[in-house]
Amino acid sequence: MRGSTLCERLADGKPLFSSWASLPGRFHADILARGDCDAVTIDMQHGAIGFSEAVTLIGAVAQAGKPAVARVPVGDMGMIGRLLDAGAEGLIVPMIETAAQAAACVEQAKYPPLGGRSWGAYLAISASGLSPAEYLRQANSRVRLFVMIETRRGLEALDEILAVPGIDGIFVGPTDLSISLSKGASIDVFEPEPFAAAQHIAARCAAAGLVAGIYAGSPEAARKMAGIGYRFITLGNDVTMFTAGIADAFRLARGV
Ligand code: 3PY
Ligand code: MG
Repeated sequence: MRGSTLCERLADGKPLFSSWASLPGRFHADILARGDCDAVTIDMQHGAIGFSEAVTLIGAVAQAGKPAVARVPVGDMGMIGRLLDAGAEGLIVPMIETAAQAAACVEQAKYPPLGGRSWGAYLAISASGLSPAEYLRQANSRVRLFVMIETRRGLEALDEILAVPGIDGIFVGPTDLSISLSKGASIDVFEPEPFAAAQHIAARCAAAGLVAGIYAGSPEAARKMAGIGYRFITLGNDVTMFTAGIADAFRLARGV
């Protein structure tokens, strides 16, 4: 089943809410994708998902008619093209702090003239239903590349990063950003300094015509982030959702 692409969903203007997979398994990905989400983000930076598992998850998500977005491990630039080749429609690159690092991401994610992506998108081509030539023509506009701002250094370079051709959006890592801004004292993005930074990033993305994305740790945080202009928002991850669901179930059963 082929649903709307990530680009089509983003063009709609409404905030997209994404599930977040930290755990491997086709069955698991199918459950996430068939929930009421707009996309499923597959996390290879943290959690337990390796490359061949990510390929399985991307296939399961696509089969359920949802776009798959993938986050690569820190510094693993070769993984960007491999995940796009496997059919990820969005790519998130963590811990970006300079325009040069952002340009290096574009080099891997976009075909010329924007970058130097290498050819081999066999799974992505068959999933798209396009001919190889047509896939090449459309690929740069079908793939959304987000770089993560999650340090003070990255925040200071925000405008230069936004100006790199081929970057489609910023994805905020609120926990790492809070840790960086507080010099290791806090993981709370709703403290005044990190929250002001999150507002600033959303406003600068809007001014640049790019998408502001963020990992929100809860449905309540997701609503707040939508309220300050975020348009690609992941809810808490699968592990935290399972944990909360299990805790609630047993608490209710025991009447405590
Ligand atoms: C962060 O909050 O730092 C993230 O990277 C979310 O996974
Ligand atoms: Mg982070």
